[in-house]
Amino acid sequence: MEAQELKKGLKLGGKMERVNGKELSYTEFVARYLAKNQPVVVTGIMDDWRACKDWVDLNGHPNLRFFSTHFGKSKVQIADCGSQEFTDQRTIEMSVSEFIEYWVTLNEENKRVYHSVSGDYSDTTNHYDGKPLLYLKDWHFVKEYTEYVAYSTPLFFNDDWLNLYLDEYHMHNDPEYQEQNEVSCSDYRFVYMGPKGTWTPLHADVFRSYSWSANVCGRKLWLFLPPDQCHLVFDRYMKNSLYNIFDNVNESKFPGFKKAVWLECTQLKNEIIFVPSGWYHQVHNLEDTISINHNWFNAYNLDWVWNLLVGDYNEAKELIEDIRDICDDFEALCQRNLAANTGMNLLDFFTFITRMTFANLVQLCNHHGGCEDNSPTSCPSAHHSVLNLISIRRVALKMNSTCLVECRGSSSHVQHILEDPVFLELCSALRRRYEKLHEECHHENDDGKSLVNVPERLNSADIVGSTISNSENLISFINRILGNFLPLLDDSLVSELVEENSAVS
Ligand SMILES: O=C(O)CCC(=O)C(=O)O
Repeated sequence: MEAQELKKGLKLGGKMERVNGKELSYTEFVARYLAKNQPVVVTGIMDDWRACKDWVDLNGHPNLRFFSTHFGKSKVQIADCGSQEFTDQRTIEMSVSEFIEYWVTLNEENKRVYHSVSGDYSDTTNHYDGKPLLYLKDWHFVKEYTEYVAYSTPLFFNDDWLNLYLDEYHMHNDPEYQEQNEVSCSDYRFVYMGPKGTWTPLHADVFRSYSWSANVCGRKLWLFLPPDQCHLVFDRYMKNSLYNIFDNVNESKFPGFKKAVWLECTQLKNEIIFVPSGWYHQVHNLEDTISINHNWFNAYNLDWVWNLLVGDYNEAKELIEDIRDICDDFEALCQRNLAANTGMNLLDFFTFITRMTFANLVQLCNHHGGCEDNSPTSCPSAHHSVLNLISIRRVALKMNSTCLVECRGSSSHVQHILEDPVFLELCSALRRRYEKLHEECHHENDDGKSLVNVPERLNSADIVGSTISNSENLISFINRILGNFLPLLDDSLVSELVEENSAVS
């Protein structure tokens, strides 16, 4: 179906903003889109990607043979766009070669059928009657092909705590779960590719993360619904959201649907869409398309992740409420089910924010003394880390007030973590990213691993001697860090803290 036909019957309100990425600074991107949770199309920053050369043929179509020759053996998940399984499309596993074979045959068949009907090759409508329409999704390409650098993550999307963390740790540590989900939860950096007509049903992203999606070739039609209208695509019990907005929607089942006002965008080759947290969207490939797509979160949308987890936790609990009395450990079962459905549970999230707190503390300490005026927050990276700590504290306060996280069996001793080589890798990776983001050079002889100097720099052994076992501990730990650095914080950070504290009290 063509774009015009697809959109018939939908209320459309406005067009997506487009900006030239070469003329946009990181600070502007944060202020205009990230912090405001607004979508945008960024142009002009994919020119030198290897993917844009190797993966596209001279006519601008996917270079399918390149994929079977170089990556043919990979096992990937293929969605059958014509079938629905629960809230998503049914998937099957195939090798990339098998998928490419299917795609080449489909294109040849279309050309043959169309040629015999009209002799017009320019119409590329897919005549796939009766044949399945298959879409390769969620291919963990970066994890699988570490040597082949297809692209570099644009600066705007580089403050990515999710993939940074997953490069060092598992999000959930149950061995049984890990075995089943080894690949699917290893990271959130994907390649998508599929023929014209393939599509993704209406959804909001995993963990309510942000995503960015870059078109290497082809065009995509996106329809977005802002978070304040999302209730309109839910059924009357607010349980399930609509699957396909272009179906004949049953008004008594989805009474709000007609009122929804959609933001549409046709994304072209070499354009990147920034998808904010909690925006529902449905996506259609208007041509044969390849795209690269990451999910990510950071200080600006951390509370979206927490809110989702709390909602999913309550749902998980409600579902098994009737077996509470016969369960040995009801709470553990809730947490297991939450991790299985959502990809992490409350304890995983708590462990994640605790480690990110420590990593930001290290970042601050590494800057302390390394800056000209001895004020760490005159360095943009350190300033960034203070903002991160403020955001983590805000979420920890929410946790504390919902009384949900009593982290049984898990406590983090600061000194032990600071000596853990895996944690030191996380710190190095964070530091490298922030240096790039803020175009900073290295300080002194820091190698990102020399963290023995954290107590010295903090001048406060009680911080390093702390043990964090629940949100209350974490809050007071962050308070002590911020207190320690308070005399060195610049005015904007001090007023941020004051504002934050008055909102809390
Ligand atoms: O490209 C697609 O088919 C879906 C992409 C998507 O939903 C996303 O990036 O969030």
